[in-house]
Amino acid sequence: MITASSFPIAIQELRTEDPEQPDPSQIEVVSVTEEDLPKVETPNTLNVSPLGSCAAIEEPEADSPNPTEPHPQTSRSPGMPITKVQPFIDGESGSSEEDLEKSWRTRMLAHRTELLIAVCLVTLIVLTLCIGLGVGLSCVGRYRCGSSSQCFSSSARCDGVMHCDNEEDELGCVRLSGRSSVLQVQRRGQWSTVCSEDWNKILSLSACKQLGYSRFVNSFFVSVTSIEADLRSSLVSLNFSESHAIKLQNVKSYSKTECSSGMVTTLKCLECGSRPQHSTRIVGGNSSRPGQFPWQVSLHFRSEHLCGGSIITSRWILTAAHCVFGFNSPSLWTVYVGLTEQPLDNAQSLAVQSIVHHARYKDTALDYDIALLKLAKPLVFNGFVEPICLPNSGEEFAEGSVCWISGWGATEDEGEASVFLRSAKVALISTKTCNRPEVYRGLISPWMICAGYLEGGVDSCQGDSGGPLAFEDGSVWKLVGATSWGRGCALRNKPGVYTRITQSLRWIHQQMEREEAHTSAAMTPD
Ligand code: 4AZ
Repeated sequence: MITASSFPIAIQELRTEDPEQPDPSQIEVVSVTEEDLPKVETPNTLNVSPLGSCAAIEEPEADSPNPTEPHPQTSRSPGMPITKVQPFIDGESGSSEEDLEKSWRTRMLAHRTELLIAVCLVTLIVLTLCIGLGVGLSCVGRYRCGSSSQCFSSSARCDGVMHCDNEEDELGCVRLSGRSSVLQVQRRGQWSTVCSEDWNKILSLSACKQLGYSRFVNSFFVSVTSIEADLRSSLVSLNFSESHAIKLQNVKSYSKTECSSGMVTTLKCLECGSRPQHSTRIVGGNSSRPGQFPWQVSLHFRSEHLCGGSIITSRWILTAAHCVFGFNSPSLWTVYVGLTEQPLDNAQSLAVQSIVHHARYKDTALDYDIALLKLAKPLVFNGFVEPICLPNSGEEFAEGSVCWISGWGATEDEGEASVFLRSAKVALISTKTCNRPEVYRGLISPWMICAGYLEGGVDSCQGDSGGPLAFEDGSVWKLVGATSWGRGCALRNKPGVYTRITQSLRWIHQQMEREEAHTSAAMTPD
C-alpha cells in the first residue's frame, strides 16, 4: 500500500502465497515521520526491494551461519502481507538487500538514540526540578546556613559538629536572656537556662568568650522563681573542672535538671551603658554635650563623615550594612570616637581591621541592615568614649518607650550634614502600627523597629545611618536599634526605621565569637 505524503516514500508490500497468513494485528508497521527522513532526490519509480520480514532485519543471532540470511524460524512465509515504509535513497535502487538492511538498521539506531537522549533530558529536567523543590521544601522549619541553600535539622545546631561551611551552626550557642541576663546554652537546637550548681570562673570566661568578649566581669545567681516563665522551662547543670575555656554546649557533664540549688546563673562580660562624663545639669536644645552619647562614633569614608555607629566593645563598632556595603575595604574607613564637633580637631581616630555585614543583606532590599567594624586596636574607655550595652535576648522594649537618636546627619531632608552632634527623643512605634497602609504598608520586617512620631517633625536623616537608637533602662543605656531607613525625614506617617538589635543578637555574637576564637588562638603559645 502506498501512503501518500508530501514527502515521497516508497511503500513496499510483499504478499506471498502462504496459506498460514498471520492475523492482521500481527502486521508490523514501522512509521517514519517526515522530519526523520533525509532530503533526497526522488526518482519517479517505486522502490520495491526484496526485503524479508521485520524479524528478519533484526539483529541476527550470533551463531547464525549467515547473518545476512533471514533466520529460518522468523523468515516471512510467502503470502504474508508486510507493509514497510522506507524513504528512497539516491542510488539505492540497484543496491543489495544487505545494503538496504544496513541503511535501515542505521536509521533505526539513530532514531532510538534520539529517543533515548530525549528521555534522558526529560528525566534530568524532572530530577533537577524535584531536587530544587526538595531543597526548598527541606529548608522549611530547618536551619539554613547564612544566605546559602545549605540547610539541616535544627537539632544539629550546636551539636559539636560543624554543618555550615563558615561554622556558624556552632557559633552563637550561648546567650544572655531576660531582665536579669540569665545565661542560656543551646545544645542540639534546644535552649536551656544554666543552674548555679558547679558553676565556676572557667565556665564564666568560656561563656563570655562564646559571646565574643575577651573577659568576664562577674557572675551571680538569682532564684529560679524570679526569672521569666519561658526561661524556666528547660534547666541544665554543667560540670566542668578543666582549667581551659571550652564551648559550653560541648561540656561532657551536661544534664537536664530541676536546679537543686533553686538558683540560676547570670553573667556580665562588659561594663557598658554608663555615661561617667555626662552632666545632667544641661537640658534642652538638641546639640549634644561631650560624654552625653559616649558610644556614638563617626565613620569617615575617604576622610568624610558618611555614617554613624555605636561602640559595643573595645574592638567592635556596630553600624548599618548599607553604610559599608560595596565599600568593605577596611583601609577606606576611619572611626572617630569621643567627639561632638566636626571637623575633628583633636578627636581620637582608629583604623579598621575588618568589616562584616549580614550575609542576607542586599542593597536592593531593606532587611538585615547590620554590619560590624573590627578596630585595628582596642579603644581605651575614658568617659567620653564608652560602650553601650546590647540588650538581652527576649528583652522587649514597649511601644511608646522613649529612646534617643543621635548623629551628624542632615537637619532637613536632603540638607547638609550637621557640624555638631545632635540628638532627639523618639518614641518606639509597634510594628503593627508601622505596617499600617498609610505608614509603611507591610514593609516592616522582624529585623526592623520603628521610632518617631506619626505626626512627623522629629526624625533621623541622611548621615545618621548606622547610629544608635538608645534606651535608658534604669541607669544602663541599651542599644535598641541602628538607624536604617525611612521615607524622607520627619514626614507625617513616615517615622524612622531602625535595625532591631534584639533580632540581630545571635548574628552579632557569632561574628564576635569567630574573631575572639581567632584572636585567642593567635595569642595561645603552641
Ligand atoms: C539616610 O539616608 C536616612 N528618616 C536615615 C534615616 C532616615 C532616612 C534616611 C529616616 O541615612
